[in-house]
Amino acid sequence: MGRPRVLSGVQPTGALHIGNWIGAISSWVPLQESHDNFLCVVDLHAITVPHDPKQLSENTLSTAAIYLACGIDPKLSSIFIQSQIKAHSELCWLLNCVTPLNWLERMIQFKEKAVKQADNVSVGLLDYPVLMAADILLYDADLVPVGEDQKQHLELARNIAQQRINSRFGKGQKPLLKVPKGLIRKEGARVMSLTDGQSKMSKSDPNEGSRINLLDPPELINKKIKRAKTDTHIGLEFGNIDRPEADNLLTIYSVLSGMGRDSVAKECSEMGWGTFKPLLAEAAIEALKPIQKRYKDLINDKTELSIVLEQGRANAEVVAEKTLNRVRSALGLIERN
Ligand code: AQP
Repeated sequence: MGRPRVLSGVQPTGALHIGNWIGAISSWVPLQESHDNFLCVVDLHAITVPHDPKQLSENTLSTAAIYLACGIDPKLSSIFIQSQIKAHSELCWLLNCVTPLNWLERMIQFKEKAVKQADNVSVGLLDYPVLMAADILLYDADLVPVGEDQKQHLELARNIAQQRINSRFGKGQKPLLKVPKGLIRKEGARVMSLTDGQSKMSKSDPNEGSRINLLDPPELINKKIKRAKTDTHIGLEFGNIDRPEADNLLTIYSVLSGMGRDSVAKECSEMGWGTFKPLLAEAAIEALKPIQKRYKDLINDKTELSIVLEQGRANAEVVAEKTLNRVRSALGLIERN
């Protein structure tokens, strides 16, 4: 038996922020020691909302470089571009045909994003979670590390595998598709916006000041944190629902400084915002420094990146094709000679 598998990804919809890193990418790194990691840049997801083609290509390579810069080791993990493996689209179609429409219509992310696009909502946006199910199920993933916002999509993937494929088309002891488990970290699973402690930090938020991007230079980090929304209380605390900004900024500080909640709660219990903000800025700048340095090298000369992506594609394709053929055959589709 091989090692258990991990599947995860980020959509190249813009500059990656500390929410993407804390909520997802940072969990991938320790899993490399014990699991086979399949980490994709999910570019087919990125085109479910209006996009600029040139920007998409740049973001796709930049996202892959960020995986490496954050500590993903291509000897231990396969990094690849989703659209380069056709099995993702084909399995998505097969799963589409067994997924009830009303399962998709109740997805929170669809409802939130659809509102923003008024009468320009694509079928792709509605279908996003089925494509995500295909991404996960193709690799027989045991674990899917994601941020809190993807929990509902993950549950959908589990239901499609279990209720719509395995129970209808599976025969014998071994399930046709592996039903994956989510891995959602306890702290930092939902990093909130710097300008509104009640909204998720997001790449697509039109307000640049709402997030700290992984590639932001120190002076910009300082500026964004200086302008971050606060409240009028002295003494900072976790977990007060009337103080979402305090909870969010302390959580970010606790994770980025590596100090943990208890020490941070103690250190900041009598602190004012004027003292806290420079500490937070310093912690963010220090945490991002090594990532930014490694990223610069990878993006200035893309030779290493191309080799990693080609190797990752080759590894992933073998696994994906095997699963796809298993499902095709169970559904009664005739193989080519
Ligand atoms: N604010 C967040 N806090 C913790 N985790 C987060 N993730 C996203 N935002 C936060 C996690 O990052 C991974 C990649 O996310 P994605 O790019 O696939 O899509 P998303 O969840 O829709 O992220 P964004 O940044 O909000 O992108 P846009 O604005 O394009 O929709 C996922 O594991 C996600 O949970």
